[in-house]
Amino acid sequence: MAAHTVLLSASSPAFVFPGFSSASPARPFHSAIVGQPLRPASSTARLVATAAKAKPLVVVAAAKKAVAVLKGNSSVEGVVTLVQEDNGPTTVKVRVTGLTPGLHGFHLHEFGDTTNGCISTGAHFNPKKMTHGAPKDEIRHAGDLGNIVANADGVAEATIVDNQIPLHGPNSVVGRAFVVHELEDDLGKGGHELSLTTGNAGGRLACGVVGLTPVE
Ligand SMILES: [Cu+2]
Ligand SMILES: [Zn+2]
Repeated sequence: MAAHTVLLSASSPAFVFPGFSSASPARPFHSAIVGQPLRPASSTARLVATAAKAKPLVVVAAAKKAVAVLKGNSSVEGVVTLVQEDNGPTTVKVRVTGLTPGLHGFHLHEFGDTTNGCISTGAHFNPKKMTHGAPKDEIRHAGDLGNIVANADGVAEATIVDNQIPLHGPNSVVGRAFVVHELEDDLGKGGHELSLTTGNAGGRLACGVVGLTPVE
């Protein structure tokens, strides 16, 4: 029965053309021979040119890397590296030294301006006009990266993966600044009058402006 059906479709013109791509594997040479040799060479050349033109667009959207060197008026200092592949999340690696052991608020602030120390970096980066929260909250500032934890030696190391701090596009964080705070960020849940704006994280110990670095 099956063989009979195939023979019928191959001999019927109505089935040869639409069937070429998928439905009639039994006789593919019929339409293949008719179609391909008639294509003029210029069509192939145009295809190649289109492919070559499209390529730089792919390169523009590729990986980006950035770094921020944190400094302040104390012995607290650190380095933050950021990597983003295409439009994926940004991976942030943090190492800060000179801290008191325990939790310290860690944010991305709006401005890359340190003319008046870390104070002039402004408020938390907040393009969506939300209130302060935890990194996993729906309602948060884009710059809310929670806390980093310093060990007994005063060293805090963390890897943060986040979707709201891209390295390109309208909400790019390049040119803005990381700030590490004196106190724990209460993630908006502390009930303090500053909880919903700063997480009541206290003074700014060190900060650094995000700048692009080479992508190997
Ligand atoms: Cu902050
Ligand atoms: Zn915030």
